[in-house]
Amino acid sequence: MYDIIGDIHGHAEKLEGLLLQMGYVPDGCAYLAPTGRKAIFLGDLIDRGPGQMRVLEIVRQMVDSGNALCIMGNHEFNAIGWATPDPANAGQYLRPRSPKNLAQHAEFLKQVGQDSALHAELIAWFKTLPPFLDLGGIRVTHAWWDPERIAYIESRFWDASGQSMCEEFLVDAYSKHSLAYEAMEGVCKGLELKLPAEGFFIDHEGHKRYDVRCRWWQNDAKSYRDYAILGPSQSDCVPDKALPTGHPQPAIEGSPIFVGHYWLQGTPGPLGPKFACLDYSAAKRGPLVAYQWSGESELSEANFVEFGAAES
Ligand SMILES: [Mn+2]
Repeated sequence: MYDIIGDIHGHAEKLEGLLLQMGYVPDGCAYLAPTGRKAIFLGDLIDRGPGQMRVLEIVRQMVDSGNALCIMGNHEFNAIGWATPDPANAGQYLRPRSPKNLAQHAEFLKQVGQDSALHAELIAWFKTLPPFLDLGGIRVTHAWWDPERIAYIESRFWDASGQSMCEEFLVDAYSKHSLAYEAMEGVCKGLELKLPAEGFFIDHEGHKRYDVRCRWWQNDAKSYRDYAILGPSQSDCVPDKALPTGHPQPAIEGSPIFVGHYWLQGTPGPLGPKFACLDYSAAKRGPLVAYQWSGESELSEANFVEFGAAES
């Protein structure tokens, strides 16, 4: 039985509060799960918040002691690329050290100490995190459970030891438009669609964008506008045109799927009978959210718990 926990982004105080609220017991530096239960972390442990090293200490110890499982989020994947020299371009890294990429990662680098021994140790640990898990009764991934991309990653992700990300796959995953790149982008960052020819919107930073993040789980979406994940002021820019072939995708069947990643707001609850996103913007003023799963094949709002929303 699992307690599935959304994106923490360095908010150790929200993590510890949520674990205590769910009956986890302090044990040395970390926590023990209640009998018969285990925590699952959905990735994006790092970047943004003030307690990133404490979050990693807790999660690593819980994984090592068998009290938790953890998957890779886009922020851990990005951290690996930031720290890995590009074998094809001397002096460059797989993830370009651009001002934009630095801004997103600077708080982590400050807290860990760039190029410190701890930094190297954490990057090695991030490489041990699977991008998805199928646990029989539930499935978890950071952003998009796409069976084709999942199968591709499964066939190439692990090195010969089976314990760490294969270096060749990692390099391929940073080569734009390779199958490995498309698979990791999709699974860790979600489905994005190019808008029809005339379509674009202006994002929060004032940039013109032609691709839009989509609600891949919403199988009754009719148009780009229904499918796009955008604020009300932006969605007017998205055309009310029929979606391309292959979208929307069929309804989720089989075991329930949990993701993080989408910065939801409002009251936590399922987005479909077999689908939940557990990211309710803990990185900003939102709570850290978990789902307490006990074997059900259809999800219930009653099993969501939250901790740490800012007072309004
Ligand atoms: Mn994310």
